[in-house]
Amino acid sequence: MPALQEVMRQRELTPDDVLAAAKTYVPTGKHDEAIIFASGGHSGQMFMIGVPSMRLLRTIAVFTPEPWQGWGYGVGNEILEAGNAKDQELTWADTHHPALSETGGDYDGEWCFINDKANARVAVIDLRDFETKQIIKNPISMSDHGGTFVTPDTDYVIEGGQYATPLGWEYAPMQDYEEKYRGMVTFWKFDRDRGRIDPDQSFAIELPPYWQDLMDAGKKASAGWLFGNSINTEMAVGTLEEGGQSFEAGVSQRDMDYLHVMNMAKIIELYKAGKHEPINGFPVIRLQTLIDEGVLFFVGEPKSPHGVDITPDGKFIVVSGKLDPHVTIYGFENIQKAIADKKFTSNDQYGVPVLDFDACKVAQVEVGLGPLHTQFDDKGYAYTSLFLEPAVARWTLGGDFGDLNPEPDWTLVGKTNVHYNVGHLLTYGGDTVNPKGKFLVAMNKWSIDRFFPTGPLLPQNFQLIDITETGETMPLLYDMPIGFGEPHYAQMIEASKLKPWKVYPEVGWNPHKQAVDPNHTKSGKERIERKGDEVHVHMTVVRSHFAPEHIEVNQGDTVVWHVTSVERAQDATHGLAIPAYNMNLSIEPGEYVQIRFVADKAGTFPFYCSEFCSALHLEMMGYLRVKPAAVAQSQ
Ligand code: K7E
Ligand code: CUA
Repeated sequence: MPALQEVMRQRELTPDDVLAAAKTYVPTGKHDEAIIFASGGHSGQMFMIGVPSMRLLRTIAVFTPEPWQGWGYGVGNEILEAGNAKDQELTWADTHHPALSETGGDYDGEWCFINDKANARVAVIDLRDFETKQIIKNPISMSDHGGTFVTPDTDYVIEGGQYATPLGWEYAPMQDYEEKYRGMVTFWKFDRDRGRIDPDQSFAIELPPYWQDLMDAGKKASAGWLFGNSINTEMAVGTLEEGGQSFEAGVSQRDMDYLHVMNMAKIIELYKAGKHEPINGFPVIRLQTLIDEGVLFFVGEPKSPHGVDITPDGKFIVVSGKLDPHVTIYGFENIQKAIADKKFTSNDQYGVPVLDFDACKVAQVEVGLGPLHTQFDDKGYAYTSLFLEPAVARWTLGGDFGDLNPEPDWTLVGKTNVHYNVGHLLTYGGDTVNPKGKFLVAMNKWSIDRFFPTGPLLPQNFQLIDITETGETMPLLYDMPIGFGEPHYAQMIEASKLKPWKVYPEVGWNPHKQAVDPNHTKSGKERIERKGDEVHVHMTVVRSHFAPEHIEVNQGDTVVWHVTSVERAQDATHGLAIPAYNMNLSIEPGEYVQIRFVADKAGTFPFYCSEFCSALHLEMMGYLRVKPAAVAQSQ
């Protein structure tokens, strides 16, 4: 093709460049085959990204007010408020780990959960309308990290802690660290019918004040168990100010920390049997109970561990130590046998039995420098991110994987260099029982040289890698800058598994209840009603007008504004921007939204539609007139 040759020459593209472009380019009108749900890091949101195009499709507002969606500006305010900590309004989050809901250990495309490390919160997102439905503040912890991860049928959403505090986070001096500070895991019961976490069926367990880190729920062979790792089994308290060690040094002294092995099925039974006590009104199973009941075990894990990932068959647990060039693979059967045979080398200082490392370990693979996280594919390969190299290592799982790997062995196959400081990586379904392979995304923290420099603050870089071929070949296809916070983890699901609504199912739909709201306004029934000092505005919106258009209230009235979109056309979204009252709504086709505010500012406020919805969109407006209290009283 002469034209193609000419463009290649002009743009100095190699045949490999053009091949990579051809693998990722999605022509206009065609859709991506897979969707990434990525943590938004400090943005407090989630991002939906199409694969292989790496096009950003949408931000999902979660923990942070987001004006386009009206989130926190009239929509979802009460959901955000439910996440307040000690009555402090929180307007950001450090999101780390999104978790798509699973059925039988595979993504089912119905729900997504995500944690806020900074404040120990968990959010629930409905994948029919991609809106956040619930935010829960952990009642006993101020810090989380080992979450969110779901059990294979999403019965529970796991939220593991990170930095130990006294449970309930009351004050305690550092001298009391070993006695008063504690770690935790919280088991949030998910009620799929209601689409909400049910706090009344949820509970936590008390753990030693090690810094619990990532967690993964067992699946298939290991279903009913939970695995989590930890750092700071040294219980360093940071003595830099007294001439001692920083946390950095103190926390990484030991060669081994503890993989936490938890018999989750039995732990749930203990909760149901009432073997818990309330802390801050939340049921907590005490550490001593876990020890007495034989449901918590430790195994050594080398060296400053971070990632813990369970193989698709559930038989092996892969742990990466940041300061150890190996991944360590533990066998679930080996662990069970060690427990049954009481192969304990010691107890930790709180009395938790420590299993014999060699009895539990099945292999170690030298993958390279700074291993962090591992994902899997459909060919019997595992992929581990190497923060320090930086690279992604491909290695074979020992076990029966048919023709590809007739003599299964735990062996390094090859590496692909990625850009600086890769953290998590993800493959297609790569943490499920049914990984697909095909694509891998390296989530790199640094992007030096890759994009036009955006001042001293640079974006993150998601690199798309083709993993369809076997062996060493894993070509890099695409760099995607992420310019809004540091995403940590993401999951990739087939687009066909998602069943998003195109418009809300019926006019007057309340997305919070996922049902028609009895307060919605029907066309022709628009009205303004006064009930004492409450003024109820029953409004409809349709291209291109509000009805009613004039709203006059007295200063000090409470305005309850019911807005119903009677649109049925896809994408015919309207906005409602109300100046001075800091309000903006996104009213999607069929949606009902209710806002409530005290009209405490007298004046004339032109409200308008903030979505360019039609040719006469600029004319879609009205006046809110707030009569000064003095004038209103004199009449
Ligand atoms: Cu490794 Cu929060 Cu999962 Cu960052 S965590 S990379
Ligand atoms: Cu409705 Cu613009």
